[in-house]
Amino acid sequence: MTLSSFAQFGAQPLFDKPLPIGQLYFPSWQRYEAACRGIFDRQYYNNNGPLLGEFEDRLRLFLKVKHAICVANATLGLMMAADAMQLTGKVIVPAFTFIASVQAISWAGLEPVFCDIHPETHQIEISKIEALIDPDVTAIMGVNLWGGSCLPKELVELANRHDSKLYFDSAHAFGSAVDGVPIGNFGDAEVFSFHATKVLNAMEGGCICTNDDDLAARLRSIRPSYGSETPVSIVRVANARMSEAQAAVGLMSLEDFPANQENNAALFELYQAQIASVSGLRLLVPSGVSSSNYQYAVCMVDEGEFGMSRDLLIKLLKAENVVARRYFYPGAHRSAPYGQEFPQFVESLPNTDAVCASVIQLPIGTLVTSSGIEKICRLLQRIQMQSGDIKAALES
Ligand code: T4K
Repeated sequence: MTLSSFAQFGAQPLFDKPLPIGQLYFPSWQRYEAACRGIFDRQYYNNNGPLLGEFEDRLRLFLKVKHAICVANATLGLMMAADAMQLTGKVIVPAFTFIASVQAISWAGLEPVFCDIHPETHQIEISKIEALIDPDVTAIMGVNLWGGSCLPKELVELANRHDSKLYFDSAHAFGSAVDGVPIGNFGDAEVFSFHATKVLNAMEGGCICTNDDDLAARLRSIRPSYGSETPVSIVRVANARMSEAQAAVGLMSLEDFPANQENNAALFELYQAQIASVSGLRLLVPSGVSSSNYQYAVCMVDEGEFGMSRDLLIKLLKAENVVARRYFYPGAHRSAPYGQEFPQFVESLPNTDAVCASVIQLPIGTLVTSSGIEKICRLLQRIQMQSGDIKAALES
């Protein structure tokens, strides 16, 4: 086996076109066209339209939650949730998350307090939260990562003990459940993302779930829903309405969710079986859930055992048209502006730093086939076996 079999050294890439990470569900053109015809026939694009109403009803039933309030995206949903809960001061948040979780705290005029994560599960380290609580902390934001959970029941107990609000960034967790209870039912509110890369996809979008009627009424007024509902008193109004076209794709995606979840689970199982034999790679199994959406294939790279760094592996995979990514990098505590504004956290989150340096996302979802995954795993095996030669050639 020579190095010339790798695209990095001149071979044809393993895949003809880039294979992205992310779910990227596309319904058939005929279904989409039929839904758009309905929108044109009704001449109604936006503001609590019939498709939005149907989507919210179905989400409520699916998630067994009292209120499902659709929004333009999860970032706006998180900002609105903080505002509707009338938070002040500081919010505890894990530093290992997409920057939107923390930016939403800043947009709401609040200060993030960064917590470290568990090195194995990547979820917030609950035992480290209490030490961060001071009189200015009014809320904890749990982040349910990778189709797993951050142990919401334990967080509810902790938040109650400190009389703190609790809400969840559940952008990754649609359709996952904890002891059979769908994520979406915990804390004061939970926010899902329906971005195109998520397992439930409305092209772009999100949803705030809550079982609290007053909070729901405030959220609907902040969203807003001009004319269609009785407004309640709020401090600020945003515009985070979800359009009928988004709701149409969301409805199709919800209908196809069981099949997509099953497909993800099968692909994940394939990764699990094959990556087990590649030294230095460990597939993260979604933790803290009784069922997962398996929307991510997250791998930890042990540089010593694998024989090369995570970043060099990403470069080799990209050359083969496997668009693997490092999520999330750097940790939010080191990202602008937080690294400068809150220097006390920069060197204090060792698990977050270690995970940020070693995580890689591999393709999974509707655009990936099982034979594609077998090809990716064989490639990973070949790269590992020739890691010494590859590094020497690239360094010479
Ligand atoms: N909290 C957490 C924990 C999150 O992960 C996120 C978002 C949020 C909150 C906020 O949710 P939203 O406000 O976005 O609803 C992506 C997504 O934009 C973002 O939703 C996601 N998480 C984040 C982790 O990743 P990018 O910049 O990496 O996505 P993008 O556009 O580069 O797409 C990924 C890959 O998919 C690329 O290779 C291109 C490809 N792609 C993408 C789209 C949209 C396609 O081939 N076709 C497409 O239509 O941020």
